[in-house]
Amino acid sequence: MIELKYGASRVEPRQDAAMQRFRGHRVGQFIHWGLYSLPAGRWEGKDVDFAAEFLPRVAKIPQQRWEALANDFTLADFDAGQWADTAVALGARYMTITTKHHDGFCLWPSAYTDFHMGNTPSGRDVLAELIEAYEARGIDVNFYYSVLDWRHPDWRFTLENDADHTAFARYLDFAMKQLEELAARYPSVKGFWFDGTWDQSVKANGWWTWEVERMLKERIPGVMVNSRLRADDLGARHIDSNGLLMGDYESGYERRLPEPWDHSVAARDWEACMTIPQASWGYHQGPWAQSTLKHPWDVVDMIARCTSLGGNFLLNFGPRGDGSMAPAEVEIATRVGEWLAVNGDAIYGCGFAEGWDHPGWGYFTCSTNGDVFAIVTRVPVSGRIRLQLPAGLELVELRLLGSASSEQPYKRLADSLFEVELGAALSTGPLVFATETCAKAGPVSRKEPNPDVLD
Ligand code: 2OX
Repeated sequence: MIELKYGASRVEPRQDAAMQRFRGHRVGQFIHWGLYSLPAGRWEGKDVDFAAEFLPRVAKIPQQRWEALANDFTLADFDAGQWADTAVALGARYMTITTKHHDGFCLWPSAYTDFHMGNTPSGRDVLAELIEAYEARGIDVNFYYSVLDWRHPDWRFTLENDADHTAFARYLDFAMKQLEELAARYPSVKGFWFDGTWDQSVKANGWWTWEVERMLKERIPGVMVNSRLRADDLGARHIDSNGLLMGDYESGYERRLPEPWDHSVAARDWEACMTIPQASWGYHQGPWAQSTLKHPWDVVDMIARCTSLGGNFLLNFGPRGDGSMAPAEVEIATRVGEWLAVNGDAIYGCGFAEGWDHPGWGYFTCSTNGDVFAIVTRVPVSGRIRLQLPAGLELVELRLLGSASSEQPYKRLADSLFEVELGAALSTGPLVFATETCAKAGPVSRKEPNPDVLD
C-alpha cells in the first residue's frame, strides 16, 4: 500500500441508506441542455456532424457569437413538469442535469459569472423548477458539472509554468465556489456527476478533487459523487494508486457498457451513461444524429445488462433549444417505460445473480430477496432458449411477467438444463421469466464427464 493523502476514502462499497437508494434506482435520466441546444448541430445553414455540445469547438465559433445565443434562450416551450413526466414515462428513478457543460454556460444564476440562465430573457431559475417538478414525482435530482471550462480565462489544459499554476489555482477556487453555491442553493440535490476532469491540470491537483468530495459530503449528508471527479496524489483517476475506487461509484462507462460476461464489474457500484443517437448528448437536429436513434428494445437490453452486472443505466435526453423535449426521445422513453411497468421487478433493486452463468440470449438478474429473473433480449432464430441453472438447483416454476397464463413452457434436457419455447409471447418484446427453484436432492457434481475438459 502506498501512503496516499487524497486516495479512496473507503475499501468497501457504501451501505448507507442514500447509497442503497441510488443503487436500487437502476434507471436514470441524463439531461444535456444548454446554449448548444439552440443551434442543435447546425451553424450557418450547415450541419456539423459531431456531438452538438461540441459545436463551438468543432465549428470554431467566435466566443462572442456563442455567448449571443443566450439572447435566444427564451424558454418559450420549457415546462419542468413536462420533462419530469417524460422521466416518469421512462420509469427513471433519478435525473442528472448539466448545470454547466464545457462551454461554461450555467443553468443557475451563479454569483461567480455573468454567463448564466439568469441573464437570458426569461431569467428563470430552471434548476429550482426542475427540482420541484421531479421531486414532486418522487424522482431524485443530481447535478452534472463540467470541471473543464472552455470559456473561463483561468482554465488550463496543462500547467507549463508559474503563470499557469497561478491562473489554474484561481480557476479551481472559482469551481469550488460554484459547487458550494450549488450545494447551498439546492440542498436537496442527491449527487454530483463530474466531467471534464481528464486533463493534466486537474490530474496534478488531486487534492482539489478530494476536497470537493469532502466539502459536498459535509454540506449535504448522503450526497453521492462519481469516480470521474477524482484523482489521487499521483494523478491516478477513478481508481487510486492502491487499486481502490475513489468517489462512490465508478463512472467510466460512457457510450459503452461492460461485456455481459465480465462479472468482475459487479464487485463495485457503477453507472453507465448512454446517448439515444449514436454520438450526441446535446440535441442534434440533423440526420447524422436523428437517423441513428436506438430502438426501445436496444435500450431495454442495455438496462438489463447493467442491472445484471450490478450497475445503473443513465439514458441521455437532449431537450431542444425552446425547452421542449424531442418527440422521438419521448416516444422511446414511453416504450421503454411501458416495458419497465410490466417487468420492473427484474430491474429495480436488482443486481448480479451469483452462480448463474451469463446466457447468450440475455441476462439473469437477482432481487434483494434472492429471486432470479431471466431477461430474454437476444433470441436465437430457433425461438428457444436454454436455461442452465446453477449446479444443485431444481426448477420448480417459470412465471412469465405480464402474463396471467400458468402454462409452463419448458422441458428438462438434462440435470439443471432446461429448454424454453418462447412462442408467440416473443412478439411483444423482451420477455422476463421469474424463476422459482429449490435445492436438488442428492449429490451435486459440476464435473464434466469429458476427460478432455480441464477443471
Ligand atoms: C472527449 C474525447 C474523447 C471522447 C469523449 C470526449 N468527451 C466526452 N468530452 N466530453 C465529453 C462529455 N461527456 C459526456 C457525458 C457528455 O457530456 C460529453 O459532452
